[in-house]
Amino acid sequence: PTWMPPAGPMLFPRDFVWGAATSAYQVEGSVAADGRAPSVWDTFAARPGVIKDGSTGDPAADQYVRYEEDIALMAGLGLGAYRFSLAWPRIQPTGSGRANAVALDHYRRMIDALADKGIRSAVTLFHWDLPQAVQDAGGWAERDTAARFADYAELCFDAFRDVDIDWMTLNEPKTHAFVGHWYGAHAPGLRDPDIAAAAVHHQLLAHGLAVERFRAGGAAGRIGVALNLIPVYPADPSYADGVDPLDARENRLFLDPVLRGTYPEEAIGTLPGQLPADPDAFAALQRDGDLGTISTPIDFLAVQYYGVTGVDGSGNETQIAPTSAASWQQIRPEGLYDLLIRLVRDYPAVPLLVTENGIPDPSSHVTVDDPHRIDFLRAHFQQAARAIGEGVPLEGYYVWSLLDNFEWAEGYQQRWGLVAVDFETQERIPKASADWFASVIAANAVSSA
Ligand code: GBH
Repeated sequence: PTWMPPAGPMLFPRDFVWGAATSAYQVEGSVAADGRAPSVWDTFAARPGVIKDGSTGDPAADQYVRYEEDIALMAGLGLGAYRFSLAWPRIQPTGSGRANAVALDHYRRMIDALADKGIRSAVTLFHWDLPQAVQDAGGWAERDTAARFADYAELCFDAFRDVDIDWMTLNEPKTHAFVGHWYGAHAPGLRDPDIAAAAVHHQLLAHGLAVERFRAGGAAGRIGVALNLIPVYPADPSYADGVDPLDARENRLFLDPVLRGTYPEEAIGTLPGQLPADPDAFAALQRDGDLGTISTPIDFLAVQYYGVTGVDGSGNETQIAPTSAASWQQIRPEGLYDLLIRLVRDYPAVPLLVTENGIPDPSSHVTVDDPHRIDFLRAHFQQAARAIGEGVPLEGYYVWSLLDNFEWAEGYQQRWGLVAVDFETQERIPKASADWFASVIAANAVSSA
């Protein structure tokens, strides 16, 4: 039987954090300002035919320049936190060596301006914008990239060591490894399952090394990693055998090493379409101690939930729920509840944050009329409240996204913002969902309708 929300409002815990999220390449623009060097996304987006509307992340939503206006918007919504990412190619343009002080000053001004409005910073260190110089040296195919990342992370921890930040080492290492290195639809645009496998291990190693540096450095704040997780259901009860292998690849390949210090056997080359294809090659990437480093305890797990997937009788992915304008997004709010309950059941206790959840507008036109987004968020907030009511240690919830922005291979044609952006004028126009979200935050509660 489907779950029904109670008639009255569902209250969230008193100190629950309501936020909105973005990432550097998707909102900043100013790609050549203040010493920034190209990232893999600048290079990739410049290739003909890879971005739907032929666009790039320049100027995106121009947030590098307009951050004060955006922070005023956030304050108007009553946000308790803003999740954004630092651009590695600003802070270390060549991917190594000393920090670019101008870039750190910029982020310091932003973090201080947020704090002035009582908005906490939740900072992702890597949201896919690898410095092109690091890619030229081999990128995530190379173990050394993990060491480069740890050095970059340490520069950031030191620069903001006084600030109580929720740090996230990586954003969705799965998406970056699979879509960027296996399917070729994201930067760096490779189609090589073995490199994708290396990108899995080396990103996870980078995460672990950064957590070690964070602990050793003694900065304020907390640290975790942002994983996009996707509950898998059989399209028919007789297909139940297909769930575990797909779940191993989509979820456990990242959850298990971080939270248990092991890789799931099922994900390593035993089935068609499993990654990596060659178990020996995957084993060869690993050195003694890697899994210990990767499983260095984190302070919170950042969960990014967009929907569910199904598995058919051949073990392949199939559609089991209605999609949004993003064809990959199969909408099932109860999947969030199932996921949160599962994390508590299967993994050591760790506080949880939902650091991304949202839906695009049905069309590419600027609109402020977005009842579909209100319905989507309401249903998901209810499932979050339901899980909290059953003891899940969920501490916060960030909507993707604050603003319409550069939606990767979709360019500017897919609008995910609570606030619309007119990309001709850079005017910000709050959608109906922004006002609705502000009322949820003010009440710290979600109502049935
Ligand atoms: C998040 O990824 C990202 O963190 C964020 O930057 C992004 O803007 C947001 O979602 C909205 O998309 O058709 O094979 O290329 C969400 C998970 C996984 C969704 C990869 C898109 C591409 C599938 N993403 N997927 S494919």
